[in-house]
Amino acid sequence: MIEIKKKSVLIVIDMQNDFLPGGALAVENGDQIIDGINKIAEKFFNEGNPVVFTQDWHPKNHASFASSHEGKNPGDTIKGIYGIGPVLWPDHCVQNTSGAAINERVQTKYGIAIVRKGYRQNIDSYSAFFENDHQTPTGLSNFLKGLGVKIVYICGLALDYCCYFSAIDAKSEGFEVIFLKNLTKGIDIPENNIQKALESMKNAEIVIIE
Ligand code: VGL
Ligand code: ZN
Repeated sequence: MIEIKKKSVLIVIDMQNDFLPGGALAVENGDQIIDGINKIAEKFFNEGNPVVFTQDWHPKNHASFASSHEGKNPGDTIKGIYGIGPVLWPDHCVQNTSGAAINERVQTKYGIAIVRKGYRQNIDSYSAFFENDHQTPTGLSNFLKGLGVKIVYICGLALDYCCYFSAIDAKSEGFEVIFLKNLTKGIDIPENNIQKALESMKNAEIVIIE
């Protein structure tokens, strides 16, 4: 198990039923990271470092759903809608549904907070820090700064969407960022998206732990 420095937070991204096998937007092998996430969350907790969970939390007919756009299917792209896309998704993580629930095997008891995102009809939020207009804050950055956090560890789903954008935004907010690659799984749409995400993170001087 890795050493965890003081003033660190663990952010566990979107470990919800809809992103796990059998879910509406299932990430392949997403369930394989649950045990590892529980172990590291326990370690953070035991050492007095905070753990934060995020939850993708969309209203019905959210603008990120293909079903909200005539003639579009999940996986199709759409351009020119501010804060949406370019990829459109199947209906997923609809508020108060079982698909939106964090999987019961995931030990949220270690968490100090659950940050919800994507709850406004016409804008998506991949990042735990900013909505997809890249300027509306979720409040997480100042929350973490208020706790004295300097280092952000990222794990969860999906590597190339919510984990990636959260890592980039954490870095731009002045945190040191450590990306726990073995505790994430990716969607990889469009093709090679995972590889691209990993390269952009390296270029942004995010530490990727294998
Ligand atoms: C996510 C696509 C749509 C994620 C959320 O959690 O990575 N991806 N909504
Ligand atoms: Zn979503």
